[in-house]
Amino acid sequence: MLKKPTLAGGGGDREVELQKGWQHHRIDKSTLTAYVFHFTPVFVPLLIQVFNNAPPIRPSQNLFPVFSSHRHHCLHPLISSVPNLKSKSNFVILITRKRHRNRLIFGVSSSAMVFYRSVSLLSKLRNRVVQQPSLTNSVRWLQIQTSSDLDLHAQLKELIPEQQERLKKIKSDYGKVELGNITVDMVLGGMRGMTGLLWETSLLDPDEGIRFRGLSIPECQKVLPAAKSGGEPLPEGLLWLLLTGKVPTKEQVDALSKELRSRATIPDHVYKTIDALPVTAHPMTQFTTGVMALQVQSEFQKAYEKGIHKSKYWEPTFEDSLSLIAQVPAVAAYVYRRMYKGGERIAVDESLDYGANFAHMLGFDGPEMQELMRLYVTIHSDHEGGNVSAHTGHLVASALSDPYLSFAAALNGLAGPLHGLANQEVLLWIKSVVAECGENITTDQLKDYVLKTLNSGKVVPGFGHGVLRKTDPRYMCQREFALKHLPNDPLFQLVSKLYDVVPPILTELGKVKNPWPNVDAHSGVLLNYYGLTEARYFTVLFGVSRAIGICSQLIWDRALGLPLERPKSVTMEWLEKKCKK
Ligand code: NMX
Ligand code: MLT
Repeated sequence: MLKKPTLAGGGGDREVELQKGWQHHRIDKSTLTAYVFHFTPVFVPLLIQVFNNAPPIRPSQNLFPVFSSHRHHCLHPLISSVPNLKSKSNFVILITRKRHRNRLIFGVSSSAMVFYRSVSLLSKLRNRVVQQPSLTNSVRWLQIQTSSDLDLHAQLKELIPEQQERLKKIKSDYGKVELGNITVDMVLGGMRGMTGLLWETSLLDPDEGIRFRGLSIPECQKVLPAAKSGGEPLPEGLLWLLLTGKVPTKEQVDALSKELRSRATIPDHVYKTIDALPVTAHPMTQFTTGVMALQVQSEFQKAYEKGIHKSKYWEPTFEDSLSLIAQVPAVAAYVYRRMYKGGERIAVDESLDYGANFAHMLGFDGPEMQELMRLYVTIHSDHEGGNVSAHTGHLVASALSDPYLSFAAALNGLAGPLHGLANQEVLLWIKSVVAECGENITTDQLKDYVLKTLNSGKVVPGFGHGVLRKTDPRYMCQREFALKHLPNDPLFQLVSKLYDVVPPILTELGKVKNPWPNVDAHSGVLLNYYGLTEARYFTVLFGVSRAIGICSQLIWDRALGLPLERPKSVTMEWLEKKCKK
């Protein structure tokens, strides 16, 4: 029988909770973080040096030594779960971390001595090891599959110092390396082809399309956890991937789902703020207004007013970002219910994941619509940093505006017809084709309609792209979804026909750099098929998804201490003078 560990500095509920966990000799997988190091004696002097130089724990840091006695007993269940650990290691240190009512409780123990130090030591330790390659082979960093793996915040906290070092090294080693010339065409042409932003979460290849942390969409569909075997990826999994660069386990995704549900409640004033707008206001206006109303809860703003140190900016940014991601589906769903379903709200269902819950709150509970929403939210989330919405969010955030302010700004860019509003335009345009020519439109009739659109000085919505030079893989995966679930839908068949008809016409114009369909060419007909027929609403769905990408990068902007964005502008006169020289 293990003896209860006593909790120094704690008491009341906290003590009961901790003791309960240990009494049953269980590691509470949802809350406990455990790190085990084991290493050879060569590493010991360095370790002692690091710990000796560490600042002592101050009560204000909310750090409490957890094990004041019987620590070997406490260690036992963890140590024994690591194969061969005892036999291989000469020295073991265990650091536990417990989240309790948003306070972090740390305990540090070892088989030889007890250290009560903050978790920042871990980062220090890792950095020292990274800097001294001769030692890396003598240290094995192990993360036991307990709650450390389930706690996204803890994972980020571990990753950040390495990435900060990496950025520092890039700056010092390559700071003066040229990445290309800036031409007058680039300055006048919307900065096309000009590399000017750091964006860690995704990278767009003109031919292959988007890669989220290196993974293409088909790869994400394969490796990210799904709600059911072979199903579409869960957006929470993508969020985890974007933030950490690691493919999460199903357990991690479930923990994040739960975390997001726990943050999903919308303050009442948000509904009232939206209600102040005419119900006929564009859904994007209502949605952005709702996001602005959420801003009053910003932890970043509060922390900044209290004088938070810049090294800690990422923490309240993380809090805001997670809350924002958790809450935008309910805000968006309210806009939909208010505009089209008489205003009756549907509450979060505690048994559902993020995508399915969003569909549910909109009023759609069919399993195929749930799958569509999971896919939709996953693929629209991020498209590297230069697109209008992501770039706007990043720019505004660079002024240290909080995630709500930054994301609301991003949404205003998304609401433009050349960007996110194109999904609305596509379905309206398709419906206008059907209204004029019927569903069984011939190829010639369709060609005429496309030419009529172009001749009236409009773009063909859903085709073309600022970076892509091939068919958007987001279009392709939606097409595959349609082939699987709605192959006979007349509007899907019309979309397929457009794939044959539009690119040659756009190519013929001689100026369109990419005649192929983009993500927006397909999404509307899928939603329409499942009963979400209100095209004006579609960009709101895009916006919900994009919160995941923009906020993920924003956390990294803060963690990496990226600076205020402020490029140089020039006048035509300046250009003329410069170029004549
Ligand atoms: N229909 C007609 N003309 C087009 C199209 C199109 N789909 N795409 C490009 N062009 C024209 C473009 O307007 C420009 O004409 P002009 O020189 O007379 O101003 C010319 O072709 C060259 O444009 P590009 O360099 O090929 O494209 P750019 O990078 O400037 O713009 C888009 C990219 C996406 C804004 C453009 O292709 C477009 O307007 N597409 C239709 C709207 C759309 O689907 N937007 C959604 C994009 C994806 N998203 O979600 O954001
Ligand atoms: C996006 O998803 O943001 C669009 O495809 C536009 C872009 O990448 O420029």
